[in-house]
Amino acid sequence: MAETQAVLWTRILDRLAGPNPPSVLCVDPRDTPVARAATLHLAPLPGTNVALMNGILHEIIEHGRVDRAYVERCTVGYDDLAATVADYPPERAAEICGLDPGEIREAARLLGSADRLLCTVLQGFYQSHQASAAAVQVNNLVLLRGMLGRPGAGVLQMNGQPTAQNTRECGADGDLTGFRNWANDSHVAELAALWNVDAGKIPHYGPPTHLMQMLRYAETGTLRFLWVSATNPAVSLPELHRIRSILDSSRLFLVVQDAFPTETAELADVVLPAAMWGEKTGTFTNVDRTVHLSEKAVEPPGQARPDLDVFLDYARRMDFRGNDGEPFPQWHDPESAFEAWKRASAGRPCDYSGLSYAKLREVSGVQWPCTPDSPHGTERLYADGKFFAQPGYCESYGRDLVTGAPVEPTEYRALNPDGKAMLKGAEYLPPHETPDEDHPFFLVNGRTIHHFHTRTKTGRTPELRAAAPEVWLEVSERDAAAAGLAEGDLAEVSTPRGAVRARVRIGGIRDGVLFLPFHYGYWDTGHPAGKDGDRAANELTFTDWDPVSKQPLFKTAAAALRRVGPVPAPAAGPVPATVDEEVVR
Ligand SMILES: Nc1nc2c(c(=O)[nH]1)N[C@H]1C(S)=C(S)[C@@H](COP(=O)(O)OP(=O)(O)OC[C@H]3O[C@@H](n4cnc5c(=O)[nH]c(N)nc54)[C@H](O)[C@@H]3O)O[C@H]1N2
Ligand SMILES: Nc1nc2c(c(=O)[nH]1)N[C@H]1C(S)=C(S)[C@@H](COP(=O)(O)OP(=O)(O)OC[C@H]3O[C@@H](n4cnc5c(=O)[nH]c(N)nc54)[C@H](O)[C@@H]3O)O[C@H]1N2
Ligand SMILES: [Mo]
Repeated sequence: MAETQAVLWTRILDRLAGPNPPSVLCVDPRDTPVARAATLHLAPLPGTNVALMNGILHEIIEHGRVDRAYVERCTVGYDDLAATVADYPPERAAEICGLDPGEIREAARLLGSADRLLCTVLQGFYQSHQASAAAVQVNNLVLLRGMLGRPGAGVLQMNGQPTAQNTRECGADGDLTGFRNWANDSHVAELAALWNVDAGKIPHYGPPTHLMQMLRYAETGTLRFLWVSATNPAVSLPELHRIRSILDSSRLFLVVQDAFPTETAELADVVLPAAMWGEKTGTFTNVDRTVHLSEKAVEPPGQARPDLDVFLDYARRMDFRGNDGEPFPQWHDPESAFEAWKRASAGRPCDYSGLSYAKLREVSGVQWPCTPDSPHGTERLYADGKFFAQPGYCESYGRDLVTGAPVEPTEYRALNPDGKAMLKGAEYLPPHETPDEDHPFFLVNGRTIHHFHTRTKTGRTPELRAAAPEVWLEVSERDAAAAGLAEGDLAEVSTPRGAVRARVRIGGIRDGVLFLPFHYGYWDTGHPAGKDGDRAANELTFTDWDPVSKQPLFKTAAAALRRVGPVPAPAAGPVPATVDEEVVR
């Protein structure tokens, strides 16, 4: 959080330095700034979060730390969960996680005795083979302790990006608009009426096709057209040599809509220059449901246009029409689109019907649901112990946490007729790739404070570029000594997919685990990817995903390590061209 949610972290530091500071428990194989500020830091082996959580839940139940009244009134599934975690005494969990049983007991004591408990999770949990299973155990912990809907208590299952919340709400990730349930025909009918199109035009014959599956279709040639907007998959998706070959294939017509000449744009058949946030108007919604209006500050340069304009222009040129022959969609600019969104969200959990651009100009920063009845928004959800889980209302009937198979509507109704919070247990499964003799390390990867993702912006900011000019590899003291590595040496880390060269930073990570930042692609190196000197972490990751969330498994791979030699100084990359020279438009 210190590197990735830095503003929030400053507020936590503030509390830690003030009177009556809270205790902090951090779970990360690395010795991060959060770990160093924590009351207790557990450094489990990568990919073992479910075992750890099951061990903690075992202790919470064993020591009578469950809020029985809350669990009885507000949840279903307790007996199944208790039966699952009964098999995870601290000794067994610790063995799987590479921890000491005492550490798990201590963590459970901390969590079980807190008067107020707030839990937050991000990619160390999600980008893993049991992403949803692990994240659900965190929800379970909060529910068992009755820690929802009151000040200082709750669960923040984080989103990474300022607009990640929006994409989930409006359905840009493949789900249906307004948290509607593709498996609920009346939800589909509502949308069809709202848009005045036939229900058959709204895909709902099965779960949404996720990106990793789309790429597989492109690979086999059944998907022939791909439009990529505001993402740079040629650096950010796993197993890059495969991704490059799919995107580069002559069978695939690739449109890339971006503000910069990215590695993905290099592979495109058509590039559409996009205006960026300061060059267009729209709303953002943060993970705590706060809606902001962001107004255009400057005109976009050259031919660049806002994404909304591009999509609307496309719809007009394709001559999309509703049932009465009217142009579809009906909206034509950000504000008319927002008005349509208000209607689409009305009555759903993310209800925006009480908001307007005029109101957001006065009080930007309103939390949904915001309705005519609650015109100032809603600070706290679930205060009444009620959830959005009624069978006729819920966003999804859920999935089996181990196989990912969708739960049938009848099954859901039987399990949860009254729409309570669902406690769902999950067995721990080992990661799909684990260290062996040839690849003795666990390789994880992630972020640094100085860069954002594929660095299209931060890599062009001189101060940030100077602060983190090149990729590096974190190695523990023990592992560095065994490999004959000194601080700053050039090392090669390899997996069956590829090899990356990086300078070594010693310390700050548990033995047996290596860490690479994933920000470094190729747009500013002057040489193509797929050669000696590769530096993108995703050269090393593999094609696989969590069966429930479909999140790719970025954080686990088995890797080998060897010293290449000392690095001759200076070793920074080529001096970047200025932004003006570089901008694609
Ligand atoms: N500066 C900066 N901030 C950002 C971003 C950025 O690129 N740069 N990106 C934004 C986005 S989109 C996102 S999603 C967030 C991501 O935010 P975070 O999730 O905080 O970032 P990561 O560095 O990907 O991963 C966090 C930690 O997970 C640990 N980890 C790896 N494997 C495991 C495991 O098996 N178990 C556990 N418990 N931990 C593990 C890693 O050691 C790492 O320290 O950051 C957002 N904020
Ligand atoms: N190995 C590894 N891989 C990872 C991760 C990891 O932890 N490890 N994390 C994953 C996660 S959580 C995330 S979120 C992804 C991020 O991966 P990406 O989304 O691929 O990364 P970004 O660099 O944020 O790409 C956003 C693109 O949008 C462009 N852009 C900016 N503003 C606009 C705009 O207004 N309109 C348009 N059309 N384009 C715009 C930027 O120039 C940039 O090229 O990476 C994932 N990949
Ligand atoms: Mo993210």
